[in-house]
Amino acid sequence: METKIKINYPSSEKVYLQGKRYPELRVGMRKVNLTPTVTFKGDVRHEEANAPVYVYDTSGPYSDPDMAIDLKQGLPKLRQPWIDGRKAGETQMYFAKQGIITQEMEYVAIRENMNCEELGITTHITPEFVCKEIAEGRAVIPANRKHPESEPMIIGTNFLVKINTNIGNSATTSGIEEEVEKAVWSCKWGGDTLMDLSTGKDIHETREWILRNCPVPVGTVPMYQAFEKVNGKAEDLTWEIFRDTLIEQCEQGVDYFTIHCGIRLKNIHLADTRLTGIVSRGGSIISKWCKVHQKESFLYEHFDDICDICAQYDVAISLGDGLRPGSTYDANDAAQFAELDTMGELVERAWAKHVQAFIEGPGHVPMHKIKENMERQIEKCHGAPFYTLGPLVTDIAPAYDHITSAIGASMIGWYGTAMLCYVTPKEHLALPDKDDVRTGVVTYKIAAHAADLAKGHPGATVRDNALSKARYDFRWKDQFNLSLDPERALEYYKASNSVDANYCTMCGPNFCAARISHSLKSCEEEK
Ligand code: IRN
Ligand code: FE2
Repeated sequence: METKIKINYPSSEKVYLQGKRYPELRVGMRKVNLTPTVTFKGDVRHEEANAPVYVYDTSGPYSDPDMAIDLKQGLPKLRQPWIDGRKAGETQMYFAKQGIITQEMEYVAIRENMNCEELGITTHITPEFVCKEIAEGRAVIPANRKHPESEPMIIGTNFLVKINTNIGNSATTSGIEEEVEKAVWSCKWGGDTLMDLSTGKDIHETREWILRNCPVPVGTVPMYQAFEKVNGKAEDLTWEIFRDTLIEQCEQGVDYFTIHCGIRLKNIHLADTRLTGIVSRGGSIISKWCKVHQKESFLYEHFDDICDICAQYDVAISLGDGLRPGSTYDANDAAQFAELDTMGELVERAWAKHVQAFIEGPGHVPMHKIKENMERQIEKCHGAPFYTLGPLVTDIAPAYDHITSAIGASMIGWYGTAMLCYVTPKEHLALPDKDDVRTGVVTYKIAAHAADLAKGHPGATVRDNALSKARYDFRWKDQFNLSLDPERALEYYKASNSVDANYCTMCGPNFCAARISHSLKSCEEEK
């Protein structure tokens, strides 16, 4: 395995902002340096500096030139000193309810604002606000005490919209090396959290490598490993096997678990009349168990025990949507909404034990039915963060489902969804490879950022405006360096242009509107 990995971004510096309450905090950010705007008055050249732009940085120590990361040793344990003083059961929510601001809370407040303060942009996001949002269940910082390598990150409707990347091997493809590489790759392109959905061999070892080398929170679906332990026979699952799997994964440092506790025996039949039945892996496994045994699921029955385990480590629960619609035809049906009602009941039980929780959502939903999803979720689940898979707004574009789903993701993000689970071009077709991960992450950064702009997140427009100015000034490199995928933008540009031209081959020199517009201005000035 290649043991040293570095992440580089063009014209960027890794900078750290310091904490005030906790001066030892160093919050990593990417500072994109820009070239000056050059204008001519006659033959006289004028240069006007362009301020650097700070961007949210998920790449962790990999982009710090002063740190050499050896995958065999893992990342530095950033949070260890903060965790050392805490006792089991003292979750972020436990502290928040008492008004205690933790290091993680100040960290995310600084991170969310980037350099707003320096720019004079007013912001509602203070450590106190973070604390209040967590106390009231509207936001979550997934941060297992056993994953000190991860940089704190917040999921909530009043914060930047986050995106999750799913990776992991299956029984037929991919190995550990490839999965670790994908994990770091996801962080490079902007993935805020990473779910290891491995179902193949070496599940435990793959996860260990990922966790020790991952600077963002890691989630799993523990049912997948439990299901492996019973050789894929759903009816052989037991609460004990599931519980042991949970503890095993808590000990390793998983930050949040997708658990499909919302499926009730009495509701499973609601999926019978669907066009596409149950499309959730976890949901179908537990439904099978319930049907075979004609019993309420052990996930539902033991929900309080699950919470007790999670509280010990501060693992967050992501209530899995086992009955999400798998086609636009099935969207917003009785099965989906019955599960949502159960989730609303469960999330309050989690909070009673100071366990941080959020709610998973669909799936496939046509545009006119998206709003109802968000409104109903807020109402039934008491403002807990919503985390959706897309949704895909049409079913007819396999190979383009990163796009069908990003349309729905942008909309639902704007309505208030806190985190978007990415979908790659390989959805419904195959296990995504590295290039699919990149396409999926960048596509979802677009959806998330579009929602941030629409919601008016403090400072969200800074990057757009800087990029647009660079575009209008023909500062090509600056334009690319500010973009979500500088490498691809440059590659496309270079393929048919000479660098530094003040037009591109899309319109040619005479039809470039920006060029003509510039000449209008100089006409004015000459008058
Ligand atoms: C997100 C929202 N709804 C579902 N998800 C993701 O789907 C979830 O976080 C996890 O990554 C995956 C679980 O899939 P199944 O087991 O529900 O198919
Ligand atoms: Fe689907």
